[in-house]
Amino acid sequence: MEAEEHKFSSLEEYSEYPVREMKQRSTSFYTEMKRRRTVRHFSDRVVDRIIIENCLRTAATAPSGANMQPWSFVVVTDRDVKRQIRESAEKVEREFYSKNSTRKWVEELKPLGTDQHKPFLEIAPYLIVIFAQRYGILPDGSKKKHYYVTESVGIATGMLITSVHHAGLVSLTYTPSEMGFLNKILSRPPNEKPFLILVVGYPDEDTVVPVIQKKSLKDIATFI
Ligand code: IYR
Repeated sequence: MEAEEHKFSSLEEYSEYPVREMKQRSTSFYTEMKRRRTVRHFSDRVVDRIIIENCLRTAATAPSGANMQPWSFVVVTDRDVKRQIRESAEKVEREFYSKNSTRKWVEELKPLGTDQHKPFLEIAPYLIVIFAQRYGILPDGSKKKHYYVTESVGIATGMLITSVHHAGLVSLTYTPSEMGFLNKILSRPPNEKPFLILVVGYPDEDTVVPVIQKKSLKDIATFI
């Protein structure tokens, strides 16, 4: 068998900084990121689509298993589609908040102040519905294996959340416990599994957020 040619280039885009500058950059990025809060009350103010496009471009730079990039982003602004998503999500949530099997879970959510009502699904200007491609589809219709799908889509989602914050908008990672309705409403194929809905926009003027604590470095990291 003849050896296939695989191309490599030099790492042209990498730039090294002096250590002092790295310390400064890492500190200021931390300062920037720790201001991020998940918001549940959105304004209906319009957001220029180019900002969302740029954030999605950033998300798409994420590393992924075998570079399969196993994600699809469906950006919803259409009023009627948003209404359908809200209706289906609230149906799932009514069940979630009332059934016995999730009683303990619901109890643990009390500090966040959530309930079965999801008005933000109609109010926020953008719902970015993120799908994980469990496998790919080749031009001949056959299946292509995807690797580390959840990890890859999780990383891309983290980068999307980071870029939305960096742009000056807020987001909510929203996951109704059953999301199959999103395939139907958004006409997505069966190889795509809904991952989460990222609600994006400006915060409502009188938004409140729960007072929470993030774990400290010593509680999350071990240096050996
Ligand atoms: N999907 C529900 C419940 C919920 C679950 C988790 I985990 C949260 O961090 C927050 C909420 C809801 O959105 O109300």
